[in-house]
Amino acid sequence: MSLPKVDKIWMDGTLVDWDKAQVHVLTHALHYGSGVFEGIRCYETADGPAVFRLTEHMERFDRSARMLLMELGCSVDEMVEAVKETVRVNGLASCYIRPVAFRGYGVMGLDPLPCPVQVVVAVWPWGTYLGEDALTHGVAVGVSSWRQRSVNANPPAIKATANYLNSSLARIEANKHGYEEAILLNEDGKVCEGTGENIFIIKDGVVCTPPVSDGILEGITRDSLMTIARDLGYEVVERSMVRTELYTADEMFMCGTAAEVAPIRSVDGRSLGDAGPVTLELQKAFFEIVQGRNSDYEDWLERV
Ligand code: PPE
Repeated sequence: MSLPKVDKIWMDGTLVDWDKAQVHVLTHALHYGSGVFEGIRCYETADGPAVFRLTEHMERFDRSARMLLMELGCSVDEMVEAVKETVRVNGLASCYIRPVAFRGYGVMGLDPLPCPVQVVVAVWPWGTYLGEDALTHGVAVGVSSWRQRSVNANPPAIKATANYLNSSLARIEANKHGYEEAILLNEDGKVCEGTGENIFIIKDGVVCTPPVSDGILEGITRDSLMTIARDLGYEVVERSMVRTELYTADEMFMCGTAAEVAPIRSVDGRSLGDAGPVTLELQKAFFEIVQGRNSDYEDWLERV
């Protein structure tokens, strides 16, 4: 995917031209992965562009930074404003939003604390993440030979740039094996998540997703879908699951800001068939909400 350029990027409090949003090659984060980020989507609605659960995303950003003792130098409210301003100034009806905070230029070595912190918000138009047909025809996934990072090493709960080395290894392997996406198990064999998505299975009408304690990112899309499923009357449980449950699930899907709600059509070459009824119902409800067509969830939309 080559990046579609837009006009401005927000960098440390000011809007700069896209081509001028640059850093030094001795930026700490480039060498040691000392950064945290978010992925957020702004959707086109009848009342103009609306950012889905923006405050919750910026709260997670703030938590990720705090866990790494990284001073952002601005409050969650100020970050929310920075995002809105960046979307507005670029005149986009819908887009993907990428806030990133990282240790900048000035000091080298493994102690990041003396390094300055830089904060950036970039936006660009980003269509379907897992391929053109992902949302309709579903994706083929494979269980990775790479393991999910332990909760005690590069903790999955921190949305840190360094964590995505592991995701990249898994994604490369999956793609080389002909799958669209990988699923990672932890060292105990428990199902965790995709390289950039949470996962759900549906078994006997119950909607199940792995618990945070097995080592996942606490996804905002995951949280939204648990709420939506409960509101639709489904039983929703967070519980550990093992690989074979993926083969015997009635339905399965992945979800995330970039991936949205993507049905899974096969796991390790074992077919699950076309997207099932519960997946389709949740996917439909999700898109109605993010596109501002369900006023019951209006609180989740933040107008720019
Ligand atoms: N797990 C991981 C590892 C993850 O990266 C994401 C988001 C999720 C779960 C879902 O979280 P949420 O977006 O809050 O529902 N992945 C982001 C980055 C993707 C990328 O390729 O970059 C995203 O979806 O924006």
